[in-house]
Order: sequence, then C-alpha cells, then structure tokens
Amino acid sequence: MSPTSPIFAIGDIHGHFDHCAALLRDAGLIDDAYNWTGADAILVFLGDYVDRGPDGIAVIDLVMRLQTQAARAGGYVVGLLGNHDMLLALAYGFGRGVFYDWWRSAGGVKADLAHMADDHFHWLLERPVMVRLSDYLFIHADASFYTGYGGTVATVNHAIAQLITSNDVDHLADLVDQFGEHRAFLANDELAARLLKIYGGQQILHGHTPIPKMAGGVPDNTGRPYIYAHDLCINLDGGIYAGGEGFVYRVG
Ligand SMILES: [Mn+2]
Repeated sequence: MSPTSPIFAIGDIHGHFDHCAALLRDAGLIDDAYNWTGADAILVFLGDYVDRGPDGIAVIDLVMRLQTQAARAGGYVVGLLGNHDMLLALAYGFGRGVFYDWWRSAGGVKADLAHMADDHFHWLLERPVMVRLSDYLFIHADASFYTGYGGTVATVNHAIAQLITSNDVDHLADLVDQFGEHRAFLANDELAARLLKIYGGQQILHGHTPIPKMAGGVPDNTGRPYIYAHDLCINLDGGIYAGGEGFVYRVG
C-alpha cells in the first residue's frame, strides 16, 4: 500500500459468503476464484463475519486468505473484530457455559463452531477493534466503550486482546455487554467528535447497526452508506443478514 492506495470498506457479513464474494468481485477486489485482484488497494472488513448466516467460517477463511494475497501484491487487508466474532471466540475458548449461551442467543450458528479450528480462534484473538488509516477511524460498533480501554488505538487494541485471552469472566461479561450497545453516536454526536479527537481522524466508519435500524426516517436503503452526526460518522452495515443489499464503500 502507498499513500495513494484506494481505501475500501465493507460492513457486517454474518456468514453470507456468496453475497460477500459477489460484492468484492463487483468492486474489482477479487476474481471468480476468490483471489485478490485489488493490487495495492486497502480493504477494511468492519467485523461480524459470523453468526446469523450460513457459513461464517468460510468468510473468515476468505479474509485470512485475502490478507496474505493482498500483502504479496502490495495491498493491505484489515479485519476488525466484531462483537459476534468475539462471542464465537469466547464460546470456542471457554466451552459450554455463559459465553456459549450468549453466543447462541446472539444468533450463533452451531455449524460455525463445528467448523472452527485453532487457526481461526487464534486469528480472531489477534483482531484489532480499531484502526486508523489516513483521516478515517474504523471501528466495528457505534458504541461508547472504546475510550474506557485506552487513549490510543494501540492501547485499546492491546487492552481488548489481553482481556479476551484472559479468564477474567467478570470483565469479559462487561465487555460483551458494552460491545452490544448500538446508536451511541446517533444519540450523542459529541461522543463521535471525542473519539476522533482522542484517536485521530476526521470521520468514523462503522458497521454493527443495520442502516434501517438507525432511526425513524432513515430510508430502507441498504445499498449505500448512511452518513450522520454532522458527517462525522458513516454507517456501512447494509444489513446483509436481514436481506439487505450491502455494498463495498470506496472510502478514499
Ligand atoms: Mn456487531
């Protein structure tokens, strides 16, 4: 990647591998055999690869492979951690118990856990929860918890990674709860401004909340981004799991 590399982002896929592949193909980022054709482009997956849809592990496999192929081609693929990805990792890591129950009640698909292997688990544990690229701050959730875990992108990512590999069930339970918050920036655009001041960037790009669920008056249009909070935030969750079109967004 270079300072002139185009940046693309895609929101929540939730196990819909074919739909995801079609969107990436239409954007010129992969070919019919699912190989990277994006050259030096940057592609950010905003997380929530799994749950609700048919084949979450295939989505994870695709992201993992594209990371390797893009790096070889001079590109860069980022895969953020979504709350559903975290729940699956906790269900896998802890076995049956409270996290298994939470994962299932959040739409966990038994086949995902059955198809999951240690390399998927370790990959999920290494996912960042936020990344900043040029003027853009990428996070999975429109939630307010990030600032409670550190004052830089690196410290937040480190703190969350430490926590999800710990046995600290009390604090993990808090994190699961916090990561499930929605519409925090819609309710309070000062919060969006504060995140940008702390972590840098001019705009927050997130997924997590399907665009039609943002607020009254939002058109039921899931094929394009929803820009709000005085243009500080862009929601990229096209609600694919609920039948939405979804899209790949050309960021810059
Ligand atoms: Mn989510």
